[in-house]
Amino acid sequence: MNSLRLSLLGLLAGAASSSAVVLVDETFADGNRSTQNPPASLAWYLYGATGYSSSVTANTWEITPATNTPFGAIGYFTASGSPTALTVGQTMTLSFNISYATAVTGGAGNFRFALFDSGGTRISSDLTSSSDAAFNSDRGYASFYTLSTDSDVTNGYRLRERTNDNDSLWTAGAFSTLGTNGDNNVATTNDVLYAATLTLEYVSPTQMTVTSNVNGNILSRTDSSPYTTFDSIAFSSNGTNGTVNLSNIEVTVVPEPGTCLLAGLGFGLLLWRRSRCMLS
Ligand SMILES: [Ca+2]
Ligand SMILES: [Ca+2]
Ligand SMILES: [Ca+2]
Repeated sequence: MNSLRLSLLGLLAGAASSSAVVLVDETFADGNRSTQNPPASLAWYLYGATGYSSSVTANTWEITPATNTPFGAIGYFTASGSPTALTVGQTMTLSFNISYATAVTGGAGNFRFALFDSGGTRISSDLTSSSDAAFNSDRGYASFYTLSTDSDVTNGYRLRERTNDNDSLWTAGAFSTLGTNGDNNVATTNDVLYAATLTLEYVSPTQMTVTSNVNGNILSRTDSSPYTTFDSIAFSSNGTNGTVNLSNIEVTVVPEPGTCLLAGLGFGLLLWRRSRCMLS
């Protein structure tokens, strides 16, 4: 085995072992939601009517809404105006754990999570309103899930894209539903910790496969006109869910930018070497 092949194998092995880039790895280990230092810590902002409260304890962000009043939460994981751009072949995944305090019935879409691009306009403090001009042109993908003791809530599970301008980040009018209009949710129980993911797989310039998974309950839809840039994680919960606990919030991209190029380079060199062998 010659040195060229050895170095090639080394390159490919290196590519395989570092194939994911971690944009967010928020465990709240520093005990706050205010330090902006991604990936380990994001500054998280709350918005909604007055009266919500929150605290960070035991590596968990606990948010208590005002009675029966929705709240939203958002964190930005890049510099403003510099979103992460996916290239074809890359997959971005948001994952987190959630539990909620109140066993609710019904309430279609009462818990939502999203990957958005803020478009360079951001909030920089907690708000006492659900609307702000900074939210107006945010774009991206969201899972509308239903935390409920009911298992057959109409439109209990939908994947949507934020296609329209609106100062209210989560208002229904800002969203279009991806594909058919929703599935049934699966019943959930209060005070149980659930794992959730939102996966954006950029298959081709005309195919973004969007998949939501809440505790193994999977919904997948395809967008033929993809959004490909993202810089923020957003959550929304109805007040009827009571206190919500969020933890282990991660965003990863695979393969990491540059890995495709490296793997492609390695493959090209192998082909070149093979053609040389065949000629000689
Ligand atoms: Ca922190
Ligand atoms: Ca914005
Ligand atoms: Ca679209």
